[in-house]
Amino acid sequence: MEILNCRMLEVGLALLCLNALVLAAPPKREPGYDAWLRYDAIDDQATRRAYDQLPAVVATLGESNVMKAAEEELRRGVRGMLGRSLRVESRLPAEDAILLGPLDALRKTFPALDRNAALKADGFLLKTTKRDGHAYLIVTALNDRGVLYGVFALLRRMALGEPIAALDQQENPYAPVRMLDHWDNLDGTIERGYAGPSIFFANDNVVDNLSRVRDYARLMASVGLNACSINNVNANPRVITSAFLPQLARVAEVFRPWGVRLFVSVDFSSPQKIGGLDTFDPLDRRVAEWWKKKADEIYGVIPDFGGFVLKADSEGRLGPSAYGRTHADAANVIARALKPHNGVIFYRGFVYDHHMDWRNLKNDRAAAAYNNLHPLDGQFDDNAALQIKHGPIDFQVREPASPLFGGLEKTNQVIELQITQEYTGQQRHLCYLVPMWKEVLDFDMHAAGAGTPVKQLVAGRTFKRPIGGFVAVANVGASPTWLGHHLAMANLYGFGRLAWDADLTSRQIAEEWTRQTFGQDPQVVQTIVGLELDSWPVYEKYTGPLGAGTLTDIINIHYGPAPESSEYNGWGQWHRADDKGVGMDRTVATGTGYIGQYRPPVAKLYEQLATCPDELLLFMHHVAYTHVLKSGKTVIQHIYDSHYEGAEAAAGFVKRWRALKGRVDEARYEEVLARLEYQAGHARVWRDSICNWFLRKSSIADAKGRVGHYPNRIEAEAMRLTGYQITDITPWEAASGGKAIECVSRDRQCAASFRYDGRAGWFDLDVQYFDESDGKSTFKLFVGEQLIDQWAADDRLPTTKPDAHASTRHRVRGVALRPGDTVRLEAVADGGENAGLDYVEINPAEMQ
Ligand code: GCW
Repeated sequence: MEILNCRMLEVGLALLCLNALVLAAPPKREPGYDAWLRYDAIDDQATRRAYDQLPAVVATLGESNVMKAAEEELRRGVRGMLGRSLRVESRLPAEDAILLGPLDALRKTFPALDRNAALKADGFLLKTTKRDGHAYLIVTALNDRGVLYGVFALLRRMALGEPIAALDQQENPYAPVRMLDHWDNLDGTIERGYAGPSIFFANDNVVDNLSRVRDYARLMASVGLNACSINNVNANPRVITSAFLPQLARVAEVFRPWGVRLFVSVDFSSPQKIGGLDTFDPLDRRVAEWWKKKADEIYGVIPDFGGFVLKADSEGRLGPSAYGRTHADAANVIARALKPHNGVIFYRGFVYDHHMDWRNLKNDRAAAAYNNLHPLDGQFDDNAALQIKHGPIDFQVREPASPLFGGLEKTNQVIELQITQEYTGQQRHLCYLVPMWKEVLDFDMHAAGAGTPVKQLVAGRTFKRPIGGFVAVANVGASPTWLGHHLAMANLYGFGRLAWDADLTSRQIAEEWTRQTFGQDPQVVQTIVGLELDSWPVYEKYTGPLGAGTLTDIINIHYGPAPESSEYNGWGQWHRADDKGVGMDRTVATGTGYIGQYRPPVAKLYEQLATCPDELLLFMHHVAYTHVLKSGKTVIQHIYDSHYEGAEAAAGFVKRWRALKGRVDEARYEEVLARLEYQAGHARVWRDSICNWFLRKSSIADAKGRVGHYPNRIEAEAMRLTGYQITDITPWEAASGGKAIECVSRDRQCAASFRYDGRAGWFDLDVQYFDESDGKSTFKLFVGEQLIDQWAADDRLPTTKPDAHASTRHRVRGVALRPGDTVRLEAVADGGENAGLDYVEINPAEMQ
């Protein structure tokens, strides 16, 4: 394609073009399946020469499947990066070699290794040493899994071009629990999954072909993740029936070589639903006996089974409240069944009432987890851990750290994060979440005086708890890119790296990930790292600034803007915007009292308007729109400005990515570009929706005159229509001017046209249309009689209505217009989709 374009260029330019070709030989096609484990050939000569030191032999001491996986991985990595096949020996060779083995086996020959007694389970040591004139590169650990992690660490060093000549690198994991959860249903659908169907289940069974599960376990192991729960916390009780256990055993078998322990989510009423008892009362002896027998049965089939995850008394799930019992009673009856097998139960802290009276200003969902669980501190068994979402609501774009982290002293806890971007753009918007997680993990809860950040509490370090760590809901799917957006994989990688070392910085993680995933070209690395690091603040700017929550449809889809949806219902995600002001008053003095759940130094920070950080202002306080922020702006002006800045920055993402053309392989370049183009358009939908909604609520105009004024926009309802009909859109703020047009003619063919009367020149035309999931309408754009562009509304956006989730921009670049030209859109509607159109915006063409 490039070549063709060049040939067509004028002779004078040909030389320039040739140069460009030489510089930018396009990298090989990359579907994204290998994620950060690509092991691309190292072409930097100096680095290659340095790696010539690598011995040609690998000797593995130990027979387990994990050790085999470690050895195979090493061979695979070296083959890929250096193009060499390591020779395999099973005993210590009398020549230079890489040695893989547990510490107690290697110590006999290398007594000096004794000094490295600081190793903990899963930790590893990479060490170069000499003996009898031979050079050895030792990868060792207390357990086999640690050796596997050591191999991955060595390969990562090489992929990053770091030296391996004189190694003495010892690492221990930050916490014992490093786990992924999945909300996969047995039928193969995934609750809050945005990347295709389940890799684990289909048609109410475990899938036949587990090769993807194997590759996924390998990805997990490569960043030190050691546990995985594979089914939805809204659990189908069938998952632990005797008939299903052999299927679980198959998954466990595939996980095993990668050191990943299998967990499943259970239904608390299982003793009744599948056990035939007339009760699931946790204090009933028969129920305890049932759980014990069930655990024994599972471990009979899967000896290294990890345990259970339990969502009880939450969002309609049955729990101990059915019998007036406590959460500790519920957790313990299961913990005791698991205990003889070293199993663990993760009891979810996400317990709240979703039928709260919204009229009562003292009600507060944010206070629920603490209120429900803090009084039970000390009553949970030692093999139970509370699994607590990072914020007190539900994975919003900005939340404070859950106060429960700071309140528990005698209970194991793990933090639950979310990789699947439920409220943060569903992998259609770029949103690198590591900086958000780090803000929470680094936040000082003052639980044992100053200097007790969340990460130390959840790791069990502060109060010396036996179990602790990190869980994230991943929800990867059958998409070739695992998460549906190439750049979203930085979140999966980043979670694993943080769980291993919570002190890594967001930038370090982004850089490591980018270089392994996209190669070493400095421009590529700099651009992608920059995009990743900017993405969460930008997403926050156009979806929910000042801590108001993600202003999305909270009832169902959790995607596009729908600020009204959180109000006047029992779900408790209230921002309480009215005609005077906005925000939840959570103060102790006048509000819900939630702030009082924090330790005094933290409570003091949030309670006072003067010290409460602006980014959480509306989470903690209800203020007037005219309240002046620390920046000197009023709240309302900040809301307007922030949305405009965010949308502008999202548009900038497209430009920044386009500069990488030819430097990133064509497939990933085009796929990421399409996502970023979409995001830029949808960021504008967010901007206009939220700004207009607040304008109507507050009646305070945008000081910069932007909101409600779109001089370059031609509303569809103002066009000349053939077959199209004007419709009111609900909610009104989902469409420009509250109205759109839909093609309802019998033959399903419609047209909308208008006369262009502006100046002559080159323009970009933005056609804003509604791409629902219930049809595949097609559009054609004409200027005069000339067909300029055509496209199909064939995305799978999560709605069957013309609303803000469906609203999509198609940009037609570089269109020549003269005054008097007729611009005409012809559409063919399809299925339930009526080829809805919102507007056309005509802007001066962007420089390419
Ligand atoms: O955020 C909510 C999600 C539910 C989810 C629940 C939970 C699996 O919208 O889909 O249920 O959280 O975490 O249990």
